[in-house]
Amino acid sequence: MNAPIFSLKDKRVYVAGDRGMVGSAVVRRLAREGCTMVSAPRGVDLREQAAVRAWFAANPVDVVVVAAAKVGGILANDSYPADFLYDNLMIEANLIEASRVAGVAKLLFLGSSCIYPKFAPQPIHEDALLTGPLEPTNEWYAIAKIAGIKLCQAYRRQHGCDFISAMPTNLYGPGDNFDLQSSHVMPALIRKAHEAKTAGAESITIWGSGSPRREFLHVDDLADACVFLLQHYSAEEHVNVGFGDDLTIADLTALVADVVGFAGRIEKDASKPDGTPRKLMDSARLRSLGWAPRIPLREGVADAYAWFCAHHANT
Ligand code: GFB
Repeated sequence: MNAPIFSLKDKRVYVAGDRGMVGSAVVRRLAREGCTMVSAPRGVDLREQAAVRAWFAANPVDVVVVAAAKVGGILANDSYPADFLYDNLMIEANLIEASRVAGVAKLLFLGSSCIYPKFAPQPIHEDALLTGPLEPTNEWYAIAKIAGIKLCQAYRRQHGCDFISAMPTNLYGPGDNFDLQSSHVMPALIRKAHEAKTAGAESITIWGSGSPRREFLHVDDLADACVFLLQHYSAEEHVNVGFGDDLTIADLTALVADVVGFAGRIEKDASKPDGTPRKLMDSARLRSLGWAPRIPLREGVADAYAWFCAHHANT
């Protein structure tokens, strides 16, 4: 593992989006780094440039993690293109520019594996960016996140800002969104299997064919990768943060059903989109720096299910 090039000790750190699944995991992981956490009140709308500038002017910070975003699963992305494009463009542009003005020493921007072309060669290397058409169901979110990568690169070139970008694969874990219309597949399957088991239902229905493949990373692994990148990485190129292997949605459903204890049938709703057939990332750039994930999929699913039961099962 390379020696750290940036210390978080005694730094004032602002994790934008610290109430969400990713942001709260990063805050939990930073607790071990001897830094001071700074949080913006709910009233600060990160889409409002003046509000963001005023907050930064009143709250000096040394490090910013951009984990704030308008996020959602395939149906939400496909249903609200304007929200996914506009909200994410405004949030990232306001945070990145305000961080420059404030002289923030280090910024980590978080995107997503959906930035890559729909049919990118697998596993997807960082160089595949902008080499082909995007997946239509989430091109809006993808364009916003690609713009965020470009903003960080432009600010590094023109202003010398140490702003870096990381592209996580599909994430899951504590604090996830379990709403069946807007969520990602992992929390949706956990909730569907749990509610079917509890109700004694004979089947659950998954969206699409079940054939697409997805790579999944527990959000605590992502948070650890974020801290590692803040401490060890300073360059223009974005960095993939993947788990290293993937599985079909059908196999994931069987795994989730087994962890939850649901033994019924799996039905498929062909009217729902499959989206990208596969988006397994090549994370060799990050591995070569000395980081690797630690939470196996089955253990991670059990952890996410335990959190769901403790926080949502009775809603
Ligand atoms: O997780 P998901 O919504 O988003 O869908 P993506 C992954 C796959 O799971 C798709 C299938 O093929 C879905 O059709 N699926 C099966 C389900 N059952 C369900 C279900 O009940 N709910 C959901 N949501 N999916 C997202 C992007 O794409 O990936 C986001 O839209 C972001 O912008 C995220 O990039 C990481 O993986 O297809």
